[in-house]
Amino acid sequence: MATKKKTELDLQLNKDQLKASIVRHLRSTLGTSEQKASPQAWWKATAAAVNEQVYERLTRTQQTHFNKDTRAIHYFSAEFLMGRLTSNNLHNLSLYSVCEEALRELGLELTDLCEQEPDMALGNGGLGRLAACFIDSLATLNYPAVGYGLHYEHGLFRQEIQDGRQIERPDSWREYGNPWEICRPESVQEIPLYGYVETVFGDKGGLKKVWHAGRKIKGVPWDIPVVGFGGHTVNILRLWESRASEFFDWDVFNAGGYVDSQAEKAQAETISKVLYPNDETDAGKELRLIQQYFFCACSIKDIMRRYKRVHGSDFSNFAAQIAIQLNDTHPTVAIPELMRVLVDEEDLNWDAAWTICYQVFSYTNHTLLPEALEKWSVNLFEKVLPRHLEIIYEINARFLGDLVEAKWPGDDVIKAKLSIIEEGEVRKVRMGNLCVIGSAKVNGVAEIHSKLVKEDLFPEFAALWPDKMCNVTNGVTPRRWLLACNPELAALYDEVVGKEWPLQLDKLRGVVKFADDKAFQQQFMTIKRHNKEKLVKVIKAETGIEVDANAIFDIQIKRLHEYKRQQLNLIHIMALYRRLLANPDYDMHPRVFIFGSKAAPGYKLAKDIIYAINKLAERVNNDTRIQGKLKVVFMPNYRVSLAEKMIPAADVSEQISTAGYEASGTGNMKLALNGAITIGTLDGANIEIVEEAGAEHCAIFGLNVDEVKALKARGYNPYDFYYANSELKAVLDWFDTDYFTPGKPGELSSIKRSLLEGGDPYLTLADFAAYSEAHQLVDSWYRDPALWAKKAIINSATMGKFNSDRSIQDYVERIWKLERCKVG
Ligand code: H2P
Repeated sequence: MATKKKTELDLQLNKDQLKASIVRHLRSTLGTSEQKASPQAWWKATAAAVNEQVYERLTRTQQTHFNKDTRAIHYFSAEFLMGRLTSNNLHNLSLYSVCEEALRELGLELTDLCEQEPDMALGNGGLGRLAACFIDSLATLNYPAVGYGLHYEHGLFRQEIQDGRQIERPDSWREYGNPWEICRPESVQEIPLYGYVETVFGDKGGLKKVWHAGRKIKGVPWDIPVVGFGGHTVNILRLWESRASEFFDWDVFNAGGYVDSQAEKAQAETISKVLYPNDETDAGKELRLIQQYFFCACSIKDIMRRYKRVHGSDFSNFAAQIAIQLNDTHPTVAIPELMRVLVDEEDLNWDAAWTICYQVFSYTNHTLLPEALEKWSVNLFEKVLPRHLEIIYEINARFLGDLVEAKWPGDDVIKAKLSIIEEGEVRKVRMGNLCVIGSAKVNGVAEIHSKLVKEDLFPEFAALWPDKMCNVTNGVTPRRWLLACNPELAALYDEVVGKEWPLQLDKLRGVVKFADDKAFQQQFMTIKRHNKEKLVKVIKAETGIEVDANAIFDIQIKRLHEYKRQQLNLIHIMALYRRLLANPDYDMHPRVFIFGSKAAPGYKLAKDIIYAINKLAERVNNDTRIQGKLKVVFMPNYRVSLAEKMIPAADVSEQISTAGYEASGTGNMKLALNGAITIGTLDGANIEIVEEAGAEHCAIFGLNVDEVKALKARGYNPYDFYYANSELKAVLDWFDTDYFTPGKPGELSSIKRSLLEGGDPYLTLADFAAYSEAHQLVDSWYRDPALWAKKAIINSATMGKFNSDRSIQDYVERIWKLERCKVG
């Protein structure tokens, strides 16, 4: 009998089929029985059952893309902060409730099983989570796409708090295997490093460069299927793991060198060992550059292999087929690598190769902070990638000699500024400049940020190429950040506006008309209350701290950085505490300030701020004089799965960066979407959130971008604010005492120092008074339940713009020019 092609309907499992499949996998894949199985085993059996669906759709997607020879986007990113995949995959396959029922019949709770899954924390913060939202949206919208990154053995460190201090522990997310990844030995690549470049006579006459590598590293690909919502397209995220090419030295081993014989293996595996190795040492810097080159070179080879399978060595279609997005400057080395492959290996002439390169790459800038625009010393580059340095010199010479000279004849100042090479005691390669020069388009991630990229960061480049710079405002996937993490609110929205909102988030606007409706307000706030009660339990379990769901839950969750100003939040809580100590009847609604944040291991002041928050928490939470009006919670090990529990429970969203410094923010979008009211500055995407929700529904405070610039230009002196505001002075002086660190005065002084002697580079003191007033406003709003409910509802209902599907559609139209490809 001829085998019938499976139809869409055949793929959709019912409860009994899924149940049978889970039990079958428990026995045949996990090798255990219903009686003996641990929760881990049940989770893995469930994942295996779901994977039957995922793989079938993955194969169909790949076949369809191959048959249609589609143009595809290749998203290069050093970070993909995927979080957990079980609930996400089930939702995207429309199997969540089916699976819930199937497991219930087996005596199990799906939510409990989901807790078995370690987070895939292969990222640091917003940048990595954005990449994860984007690949979700690309699959959902049926665009052919591949994510490329590194298969870190340890993701971002696991944060423990000991006596208030951050301790970093390795995060071994795949120690016991990850059911969502597939190893692809058939697509292994080999990558050269070090060595020297020789000039030889080419076959076609003329000179040719040959790079003789000093070492070779093997790149092993692991594929994570990325299931689009609706389950039609399943794209892949391909992550490269490093291994030694010939790692085991038999001769050394036999001669008794048991450790030495494995040295090469250990060295090679270091490359994909950890995310962002400490780069304070030269060895650390070298490792980071190698990591970047390793994943870019593997990915370019992979793209080449796939392209040549169809087109052979005819590169005339390459730019039409291949788009590569560089997520920040980390993957910039992909540009000279593609040039090297085209010129040295495929024998294209320079101009032909550059024309291709220039069309293929685009670059997203995520920050204006100079520390994040990478620079590598020329010496390091020459040592690790000698041929690439030559290529960079050539790109630079042509750029400066042709384009810059034509626009600004004889202007050496501009040439020095735009050059890829920074002159000085230590000559450096500026990856930001290389990115702009080698990319067709450069985008910022929110309107204000893109404007600043154009006007402040790269003004000359913008003058040279007026059409190159554009904006794509960030977004978040409403599937993970509402449907999955806030099921009660999602169900309410289904009832009110129908079930299309997870794809068309604008539909939530239909909720606005209920913002004044008493019954709807009640439903909305009851859901918030349930979410808060759930978080109360999590807080108790994680920290032992008891908090009351009647209090306002005020949440700041993001990487710890001075520009994000957790210290502003901290000093304001201290001020509130002082007010309560001075007057126990001080009129305020009880408030719980909740933080979640990791500090970079080498960032001393950031770690001191975490310590101060924890020490303040200890003191405040145990002080009976203030009658429970104030609580402070620092949630350890902030990560995606924790965010999914915190965000639905937030009343207030802290988005308080110094204006001009937060490129966009995405937590601001997630929190507002789940009904939190923003207390924030006019920075990043806050500005667009306010435009959507209405200024009257957000608590905006402080200096705007122009005022920050003007104050800095005038000469900012934090002492002016310190002496002018007695409360602020008293709070800062508190840091020098042992009030929060009994017997150890001065332990928190570094924070005060940074805000006074250090010059307070992020204008914390300048914004303190306005911030404090904004909090009073929020407090007054909260005491009017109808007013609060209305504001919360409007915030949630007006966030449609911040769907990552919209961001992807903007990328497609402004940059990638892709076509959707329906998978049958
Ligand atoms: C960064 C920016 C954010 C931005 C995000 C994604 C680098 O993330 O600072 O403003 O929203 O990229 O574009 P983060 O600080 O969260 O690590």
